[in-house]
Amino acid sequence: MHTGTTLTQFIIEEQRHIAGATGDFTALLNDLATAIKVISNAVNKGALIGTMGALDSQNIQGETQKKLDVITNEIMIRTNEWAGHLAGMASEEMDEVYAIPKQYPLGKYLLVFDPLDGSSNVDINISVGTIFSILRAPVPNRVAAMADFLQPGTQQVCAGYALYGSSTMLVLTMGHGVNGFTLDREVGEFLLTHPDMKVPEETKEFAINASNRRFWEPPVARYVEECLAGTEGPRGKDFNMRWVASMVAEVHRILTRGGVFMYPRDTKDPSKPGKLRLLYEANPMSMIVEQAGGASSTGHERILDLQPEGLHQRVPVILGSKNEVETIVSYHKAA
Ligand code: P6P
Repeated sequence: MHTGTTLTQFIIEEQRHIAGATGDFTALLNDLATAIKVISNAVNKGALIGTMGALDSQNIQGETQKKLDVITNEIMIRTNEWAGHLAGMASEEMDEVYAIPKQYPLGKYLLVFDPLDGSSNVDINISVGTIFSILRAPVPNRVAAMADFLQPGTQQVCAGYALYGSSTMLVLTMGHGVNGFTLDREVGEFLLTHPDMKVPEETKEFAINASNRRFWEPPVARYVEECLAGTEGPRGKDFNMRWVASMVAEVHRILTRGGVFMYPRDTKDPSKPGKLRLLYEANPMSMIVEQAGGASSTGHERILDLQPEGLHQRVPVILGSKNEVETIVSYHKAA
């Protein structure tokens, strides 16, 4: 019986298009897939193995860490540090760059990740995810410095996420479209189930944390008010609103049926230009959405063009169906 296209088969076939490919990248993606399977198991077992609940610690974001934040970060580090594909790693859960231990060889890639995005949902059994981005190390086989990670999103060689939902999915792009794989736990393999994913250009669904409404800037307030006005308003159609508080779940919904996701700049904390982090949330998700025919902007600039200034830099994020993002950007330009 044919099992369908496995992730390994897909990556090797992709590798054939890359001149000079050595198999390093393929092996790195396979290690990433292993980490995601282990994380899926830890998330799925949850209370059965005591991984629920919060710790007393906070990460550099000032966010209380869940046990699973730390556990999943460890899984990503231990599964990817040893094979000689990486010159360094960076994570939402680590203040500084992670140096590959001396006993392991160094490689030519950098791995940046949010090991458990949406972790505030994990205790209430709502979907969470892992977001990752792969960059080329400016100097391969040398311990990466923090500055090596500060590359615009256009430099990513791969971006992807795992969604730990009703099924565990791995969605990724290597710059030639977006493909989704579903974990078959009995076989232990990711199988290609969502080839060539595309974001519908039109939508009737928007996602924003409406509790921040009084802090929004006028262009965002205008867009949301017009959606809420429905058929009686300028849009001439009714909209649905969603907010899962898990970016991976929101982006997956948008890839599947369209929509627009907004975590805009707001005046709630003027010191923060947005909530989401550029290197390991906004950039990988922007590459995925653009590769699927959508768009991603700060409201003023294309996110993938931004020159990062810090490992944990925050940015405003407006991404999804192209026509909606372009409308919101036009409102920012008119403001
Ligand atoms: P709020 C999760 O903490 C996250 O980084 C994204 O996954 C999610 O979209 C957003 O923050 C939720 O933020 O303010 O609604 O809790």
